[in-house]
Amino acid sequence: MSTSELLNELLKNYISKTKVKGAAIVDHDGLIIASQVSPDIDELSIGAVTGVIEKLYDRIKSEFKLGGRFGTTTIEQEVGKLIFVNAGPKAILTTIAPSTSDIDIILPYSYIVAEKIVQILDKRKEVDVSMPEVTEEPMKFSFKVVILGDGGVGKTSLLTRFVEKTFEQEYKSTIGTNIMRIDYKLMDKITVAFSLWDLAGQQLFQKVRQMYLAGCQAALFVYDVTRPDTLYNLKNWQSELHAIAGTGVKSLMVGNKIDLVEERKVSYEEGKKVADELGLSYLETSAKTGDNVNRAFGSLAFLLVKDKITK
Ligand SMILES: Nc1nc2c(ncn2[C@@H]2O[C@H](COP(=O)(O)OP(=O)(O)OP(=O)(O)O)[C@@H](O)[C@H]2O)c(=O)[nH]1
Ligand SMILES: [Mg+2]
Repeated sequence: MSTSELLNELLKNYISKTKVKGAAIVDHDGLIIASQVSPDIDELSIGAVTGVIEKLYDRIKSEFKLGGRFGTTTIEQEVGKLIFVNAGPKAILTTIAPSTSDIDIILPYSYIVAEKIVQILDKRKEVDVSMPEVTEEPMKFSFKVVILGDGGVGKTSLLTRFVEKTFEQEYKSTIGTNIMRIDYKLMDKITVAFSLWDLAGQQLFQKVRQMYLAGCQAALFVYDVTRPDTLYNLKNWQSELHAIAGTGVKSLMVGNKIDLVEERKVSYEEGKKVADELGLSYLETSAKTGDNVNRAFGSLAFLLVKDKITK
């Protein structure tokens, strides 16, 4: 099959698996390399997909100029929810999902497709364009995850929001180690059992902390968007993690407290730049409103099981 046939076949499989309306692969000039629409949805034509993407040309181009990393972005539009996922240096995967759909269920598949797009465009041999079958037997994985970042950035608050769905305004600094467990459902039948280790951010507890970093499979790096020093300190947190747990730990970086719009001192671009330097994916959250909190842990879950469910 030619590159274009492979890409179109991949999109068809993606659409039928996720029941989205349509999907397109766009290059850095905003040009469509491949696009497909769901045969079940007659309101959407390839022309309409092109129209939607044309409106976003400028944005796509400027994102590529910023280093070719679109990251993951979602936009609500009349046609539905648009999901953009970066697919390597050459392409962006655009998905048009029904307005009612749950993006967190679609995203893991989008990441699988994005990875396959990179492989196809790189002309690597024998790329399998089918979607992984994960529905046949339930799978359960368990992982130790550590939450790292300076004191007061919102580590405990993010965990409490994710696990207990609550938020507390009053600051009670974590003194020792707080461990929370939760079973998180990823895609249809995958359960990720998280054991989340919330460690004290204060320097005072450094010795204790080191003991707990050993043996973790993933890390969530958190900083506070109202305090730039907490962003620049993440480098030290990463070095500490690498020294104790090795460099193979799957990691994600989070800028927290985005609800504090007035007090905000670190822009999205600045946060993203540091994340790029540290080689981490980047998301912004609010433990207070719950914005992106599930998505952050969902992305981490996906990073952890990706190798096990994709070929
Ligand atoms: N407005 C706002 N406040 C937040 C948010 N997340 C946390 N906070 C507040 O920030 C303070 C610190 O939050 P914690 O979750 O205790 O911070 P921590 O990182 O666990 O701090 P240590 O345990 O000392 O390392 C608390 O007063 C929280 O209510 C957020 O997203 N928005
Ligand atoms: Mg805490």
